[in-house]
Amino acid sequence: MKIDIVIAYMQRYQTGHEMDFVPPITGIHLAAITPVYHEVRVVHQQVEPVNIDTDADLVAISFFSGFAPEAYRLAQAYRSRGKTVVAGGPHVSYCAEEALEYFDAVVAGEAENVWPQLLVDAENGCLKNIYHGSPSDMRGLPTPRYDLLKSRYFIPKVIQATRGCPFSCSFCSVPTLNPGFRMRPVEELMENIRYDRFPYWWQRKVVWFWDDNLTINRPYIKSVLQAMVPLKKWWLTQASLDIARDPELLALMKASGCIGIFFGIESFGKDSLADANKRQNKVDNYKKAVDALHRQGICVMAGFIAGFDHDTPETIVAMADQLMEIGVDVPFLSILTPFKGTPLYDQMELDNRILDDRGWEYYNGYNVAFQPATMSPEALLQAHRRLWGAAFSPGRCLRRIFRSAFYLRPGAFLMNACMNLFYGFKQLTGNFPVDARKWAGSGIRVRSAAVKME
Ligand code: B12
Ligand code: SF4
Repeated sequence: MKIDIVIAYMQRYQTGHEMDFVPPITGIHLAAITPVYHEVRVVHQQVEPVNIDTDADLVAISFFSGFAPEAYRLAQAYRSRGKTVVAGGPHVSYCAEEALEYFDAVVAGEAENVWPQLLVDAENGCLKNIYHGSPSDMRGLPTPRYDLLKSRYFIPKVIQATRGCPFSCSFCSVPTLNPGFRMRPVEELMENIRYDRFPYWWQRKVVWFWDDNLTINRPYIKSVLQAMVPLKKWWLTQASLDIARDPELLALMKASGCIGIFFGIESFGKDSLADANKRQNKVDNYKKAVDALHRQGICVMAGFIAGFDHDTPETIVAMADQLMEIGVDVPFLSILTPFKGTPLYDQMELDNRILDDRGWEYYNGYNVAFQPATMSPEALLQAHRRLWGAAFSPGRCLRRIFRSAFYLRPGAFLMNACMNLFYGFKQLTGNFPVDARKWAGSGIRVRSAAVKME
């Protein structure tokens, strides 16, 4: 069969997302686990147009909740052209019944153990509605199909070493989406890390781990990093703040070429951290942890969330200064979102706080889909935009670049400069996160009707 794998996307910035540095791994991984006698294409809607008039026999669409309206629109368009259309991913895993209104079949959960059977059934014209994927043991996974990526990605080598996370933050679906903590055999992983068929040196040099929480199992991560030392790569991932208290791990991270770590710091409010069940984060230790990474020359990227029950507009905007004070190099600023499959969703549903006149486009991380505790939804949206404006003001972006020249290693500095310039430029040109209300008739590329919650 000819198969198109489409990673659906809806614009998250007012004038678009001009480029993307790093591709998702989902599409090229699905392509790699597809039996070789099929012909596969991978299309990333974030950076390229989707061809509805494709000659594919089967279209497989992956999407996050925030992009569901566009995925459903695409599915309808493909089906009206007689295509068989299937879906999977974090949204579908929790909303299979809803998705089946638009798709011929869906995979709920991980695909490794059911995707080959789905393809056989599709060929034989006997697709089931729902394929329940069990957690993969992550053994024998192939190298992602980097060869199918379009050349516009700056850092194409995305890798996954582990799945799962032992923590249980209220807003996160990882514990139910990828239960347990599973690791790929080190030698199989190293084969991917050594893959070097890219045209530019930086593409061969940088490895980006798209893991949930890579450093959880210390013996495992240490053996991976030992094996990476001779390869002289630059690498990045996300991890928990506790790594800052492990000097042996930090030294090994430096020796193996770590240039950046993303921490989910989320909040400076102790009560907000308790709301988030983020028991592993201690506000008093933030600066110490960031400093420990800086001493190894590693760039600290950090996520912050606006909208916990103990947040106020003032505490949200204050994060712009606080994150500077603790030394964060690149901030990522989101609005709390009650995704299905999370304790947060269950609690909000129970308390009747989900705004059910707001469609899935409000679930893109930059909009408000619930009734906040201490303010109106509009006040939360505006507080987030003020935080955004302050944190990415040209002055703060330049300060984060200049000060990091004193402590970041060259690769880390380069990346920090690129990311701050990227966000600073967006801010300077007024390219703020899009307000989901503006989709209707605004002239923005993607338009969609709100799809109501089940
Ligand atoms: C890496 C990652 C990112 C990366 C890359 C994003 C990307 N587009 O891939 C970055 C950092 C950019 C990112 C950003 C965001 N992310 Co993110 N991210 C992840 C993370 C940690 C891993 C995803 C991954 O690559 N896994 C590895 C691949 C191989 O597995 P997979 O995608 O799950 O696919 C498997 C199955 O789902 C299935 N499958 C998936 N699609 C399909 C399609 C078909 C047809 C089939 C058959 C099967 C199938 O098969 C695959 C193999 O088993 C997940 C957590 C998680 N465990 O899922 C969060 C997660 C996906 N992210 C999430 C969110 C909310 C976001 C943001 C909106 C956050 C924000 N506030 O800005 C942004 C959106 C950015 C964007 N432009 O897309 C949520 C999504 C929740 C939801 N219900 O939609 C998750 C689940 C984390 C959470 N908070 O719960 N993210
Ligand atoms: S937010 Fe991070 S630490 Fe918390 S459960 Fe999700 S992956 Fe784990």
